[in-house]
Amino acid sequence: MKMVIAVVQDKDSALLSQTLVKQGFRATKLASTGGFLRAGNTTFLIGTDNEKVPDVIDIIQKSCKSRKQMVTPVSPLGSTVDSFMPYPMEVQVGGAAVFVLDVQDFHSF
Ligand code: 2BA
Repeated sequence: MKMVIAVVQDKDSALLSQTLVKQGFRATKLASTGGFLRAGNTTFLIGTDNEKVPDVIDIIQKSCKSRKQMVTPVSPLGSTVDSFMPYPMEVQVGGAAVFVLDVQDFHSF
């Protein structure tokens, strides 16, 4: 068994969870926050059989879009107004950051 962990943008989470359920996959959604943008995103935990992992990744890929976002970097700790000029910059976010982990045991009581 594998655990697929997918960090996706909030805008894509409804379509992704609907598609997963429709195709018979079980998933848990967690509200999360990106370390870089410090904006809300959604983390999916999807436990599934090894041979179904490619199907899950395909669903994630088709449900999650890549978007450009403008960010103004937060002042680093300890810097002064004189030494830090925050210029807005554009970053590409998503479609999704996906991790596939081995599951040693699974129990559902
Ligand atoms: P954030 O950490 O808020 O990152 C949002 C986007 O900002 C990233 O998109 C990337 O394009 C950019 N970015 C992140 N760190 C950067 C840096 N040090 N310098 C320049 N640009 C940077 P994605 O790569 O699509 O990531 C989207 C979200 O997925 C991330 O939100 C984070 O919550 C999660 N994520 C991505 N890679 C991860 C990893 N290796 N471990 C844990 N979470 C990860």
